[in-house]
Amino acid sequence: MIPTLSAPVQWQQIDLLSDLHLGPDTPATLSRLERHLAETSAQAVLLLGDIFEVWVGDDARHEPFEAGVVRLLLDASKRLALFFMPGNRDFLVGPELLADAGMTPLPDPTVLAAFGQHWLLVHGDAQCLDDEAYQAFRRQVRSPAWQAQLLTQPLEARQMLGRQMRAGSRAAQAAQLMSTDLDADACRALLAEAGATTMIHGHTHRPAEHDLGGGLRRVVLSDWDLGATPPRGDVIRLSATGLHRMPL
Ligand SMILES: [Mn+2]
Repeated sequence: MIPTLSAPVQWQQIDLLSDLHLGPDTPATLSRLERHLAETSAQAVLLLGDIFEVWVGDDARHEPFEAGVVRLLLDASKRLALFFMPGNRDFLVGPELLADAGMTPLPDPTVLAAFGQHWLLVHGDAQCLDDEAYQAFRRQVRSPAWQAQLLTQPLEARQMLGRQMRAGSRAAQAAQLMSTDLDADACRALLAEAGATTMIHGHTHRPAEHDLGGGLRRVVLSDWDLGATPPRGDVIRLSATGLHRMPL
């Protein structure tokens, strides 16, 4: 049974975004998020994973960079309904960060019931079935026992692990992402289970709309990098008029 988020009637516009990969070295992306949250006409913003480049545990939320992001999100949460789905970089986000930042957890997958239809929301990594090594890694790191064990390590040790992850060049990480994609059969099965015709996800950093046949479609969000040339990023807005992709 896929959890359902039923949009209250006062939500006339819902923003979906993902893969901001926020970190101290991408201040332009953080500024753009702050501006979007301040200026959006939506009543709800759903963050679909990899909002942080890396999250090493909620005890990191008091570190200078992380605390700045928390303040920004908490401020936005006073005007907006903010929801957070974990990605493969920030799966360690826990209840303390969510509470401090005014965010409501969003399970992966979630069915969003809004504007008279069902929308299937996922981060996207769980459907990349051709990458067997990654799926084995994912099963490991998503297990509560593995996470509890990791969190017994001192924050400094986990931060070092995070820096090692970041040290892999962006080009190498992009190449790794390019080599995989969501499995079409898995997407169709999940859509059937959700009673939805449209799924929306991030993770692959390849914004597109894919026809899955039988009236089904898969809509992919862009990642954000406002410091890149040209800058990247988008928001998908849902409303009574349907799905609209808005470049930043
Ligand atoms: Mn991802």
